[in-house]
Amino acid sequence: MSSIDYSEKIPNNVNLANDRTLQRALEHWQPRFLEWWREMGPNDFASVDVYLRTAVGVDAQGWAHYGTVKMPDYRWGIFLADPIADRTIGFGDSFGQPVWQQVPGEFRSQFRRLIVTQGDTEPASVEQQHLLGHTCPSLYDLRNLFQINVEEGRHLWAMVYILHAYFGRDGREEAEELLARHSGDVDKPRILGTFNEPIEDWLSFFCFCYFTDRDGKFQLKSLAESSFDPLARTCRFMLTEEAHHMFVGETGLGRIVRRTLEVMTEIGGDDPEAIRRQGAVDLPLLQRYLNFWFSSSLDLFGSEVSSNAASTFANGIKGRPDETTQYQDHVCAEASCELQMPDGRGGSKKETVGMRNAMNEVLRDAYIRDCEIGLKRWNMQIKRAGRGFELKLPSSRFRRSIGAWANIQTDLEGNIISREEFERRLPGWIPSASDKAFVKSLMQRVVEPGKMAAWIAPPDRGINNLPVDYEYVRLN
Ligand code: BYC
Repeated sequence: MSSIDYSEKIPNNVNLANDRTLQRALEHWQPRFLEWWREMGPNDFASVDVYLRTAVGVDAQGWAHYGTVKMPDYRWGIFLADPIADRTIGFGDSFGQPVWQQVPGEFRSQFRRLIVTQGDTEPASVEQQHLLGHTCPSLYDLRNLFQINVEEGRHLWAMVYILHAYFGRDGREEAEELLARHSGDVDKPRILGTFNEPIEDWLSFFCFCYFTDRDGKFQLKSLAESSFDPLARTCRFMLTEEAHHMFVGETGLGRIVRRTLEVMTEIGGDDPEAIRRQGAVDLPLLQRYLNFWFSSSLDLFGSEVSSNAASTFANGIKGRPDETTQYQDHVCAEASCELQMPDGRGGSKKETVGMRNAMNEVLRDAYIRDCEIGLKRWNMQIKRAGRGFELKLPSSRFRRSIGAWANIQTDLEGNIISREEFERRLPGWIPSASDKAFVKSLMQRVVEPGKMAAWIAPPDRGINNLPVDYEYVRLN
């Protein structure tokens, strides 16, 4: 295992000291990153001590280091998973050949586009969450938010390293642009839709971690299969950080369900208004938040039929998650699949599509199955409490803005309906203005160690075997 050198100005395990030009270029970008962090990150908390996890090595044990850090002093750096000896290309037209240590010239722009898109999401999420610290439901949650924020900053470093090290001047320019676009900015927004949606409350934050970070998992797993080995290695290490973000989403939503069920028992019923009067989140309200974030995150997989996806697969640029273990045919030159597509006359029809063109849909299907796992768990909690409510994922056709189903109005089950009916019923399907106002009213900060806001149950355990009432963030 390679360890990380923290004596360097930029901690790294890529021997940065041996490449003076690259080191200088990255040292030039570093103050810009810190300036962006100060302006767009959780900067109102710059002086507080946070109990954070920092990677000291790139294998599983490398995560053992926990300590109290002020966020601006967090050691962002460049960490690649160790190389796999004699690794060969796992999919596409060059299947079986040795992986590449440099970007082949003919694939440069395709690689750059994907790396920039990936890199763009990381600072975007920090920007989206920039003010959440002020309304934390507990110190435990506040610490998790900050852990996620610093790690998203680290993921930005991961992509910036690849851009600087392998894309020359273009790469350096793209790295600057990653700090110039901003979430929700009218003139220079972030590239992908979901990353321009505001996250102004913790219910949205937990939904984002559950649904949108899970897109991150699937996209990173696909890029971890890439024939361009440095990209594959950096994504492999990023995945170890990503797991915690999804954990925060899943347990956060699970704790909200638990608290709501407790309140239902206390009041002896499930009347949403009565639940809200107790300061908790009624389950239909939670369902509307799930509908919003799930449908938005589905768009992140791109179009059902995509020549971009076909070509990145054929060229060995972006594979499928767990390509080696999950699939038999790694070339997919002849394979096809059937997709249910809109027929342009208000109905849908089956279309046979070349498998390579359907890669976005293959990923989206696997993602949907993964999303179901948390819902099953929460529904089990609800059932055990003797309640009849069931949380559901809406159809993948619902409220889409990208792909074949974009701007086709459907209900939650995916039945095509008229625009008038859709507009009339939409406020009952996604959070309405009054839902948002109510959720906002719940967002009162709780910072006494061990105490939780009234709308969320405590976690089962604390961080790194510490008790839940540990002072994870020292605010003074
Ligand atoms: N919004 O052929 P198409 C994460 C664009 S999350 C706006 O349909 P393609 C994280 C697309 O860019 C993971 N635009 O799709 C999570 C293209 O534009 P250009 C992020 C969209 O190219 C939480 C055009 O539509 N990583 O890490 O096959 C916190 C036609 O594209 C959207 C990646 O996404 C959208 N939703 O696939 C922090 C991996 N969807 O280029 C971090 C890198 C599509 O023609 N990206 N478009 O101007 C990719 O693999 C692909 O670009 C996509 C799209 C899967 C996004």
